[in-house]
Amino acid sequence: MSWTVIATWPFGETSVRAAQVLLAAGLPALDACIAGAQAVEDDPTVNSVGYGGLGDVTGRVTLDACVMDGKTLRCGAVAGVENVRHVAALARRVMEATKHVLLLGEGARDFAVSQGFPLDNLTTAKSVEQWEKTRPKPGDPPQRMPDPAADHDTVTVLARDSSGHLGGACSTSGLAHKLPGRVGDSPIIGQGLYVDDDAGAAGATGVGEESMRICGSHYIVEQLRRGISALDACVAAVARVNDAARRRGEPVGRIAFLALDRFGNPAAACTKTTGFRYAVARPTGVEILQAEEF
Ligand code: SD4
Repeated sequence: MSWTVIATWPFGETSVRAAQVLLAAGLPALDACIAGAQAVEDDPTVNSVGYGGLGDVTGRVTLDACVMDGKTLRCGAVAGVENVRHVAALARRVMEATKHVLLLGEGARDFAVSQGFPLDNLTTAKSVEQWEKTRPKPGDPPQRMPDPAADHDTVTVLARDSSGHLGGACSTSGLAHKLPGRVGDSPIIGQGLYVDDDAGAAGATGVGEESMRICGSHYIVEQLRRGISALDACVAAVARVNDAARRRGEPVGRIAFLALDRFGNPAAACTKTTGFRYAVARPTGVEILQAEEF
């Protein structure tokens, strides 16, 4: 059986290249997805994930992550964690070493310490400079719509391994200049990520609130369960996001969904002007694909 791994944005290439080494060695999809997320968490040039992530409105860097195993539906998540770089691995530890699914803030950091995770300063000189440059100016609307290309790109990694099992991981510093305490879609199972071997896997990136209003990733996986194609399922989720924006009378935010059906076929779709691209690795090679906008 052959494997596939996909990851959000062009920096997803770093993820799929790290993940494919594990998949080619026959390791489980979840291990590969976490390795893929970690490769981006370690990259200081990515200002929206892990080390080098941009801070909230006060400048504090708080990270969100979750993981899910499609075979067992076991999942784990952390939200609003400071000073821990490898939050996807920490989310896995929540899944494996506790009875809980989601740990928050200080509790998540204390748990990380108890599990031997090192505490780190997550800012770099460049990330502080970028935070300063892009911070809202007096007179800006309080929750201006961020530009995904500039300041909010989650890494979401979905894989099918050579045993046919699915896994997923998602890691982000969330929206730059967010309000302190704000939690987006990325650490919430069913919003930023959902994975079920019996149906497929889905994830999101972009303005998390858009996915949260429609339970985006869970919605897509339930479409896959009904036999709808990965592309049609992603397009249906974007249509729901557009409809929700119309119903509240606001312009739609930039959001992209990506999916992998249970056979390993990838697809993605996004709202207008998101400009979403994603990386795919298979035994035949690595590609960067452009999602269609709806
Ligand atoms: C959030 N979805 O916190 C995340 C941020 C991000 O691409 O993706 N972006 O809303």
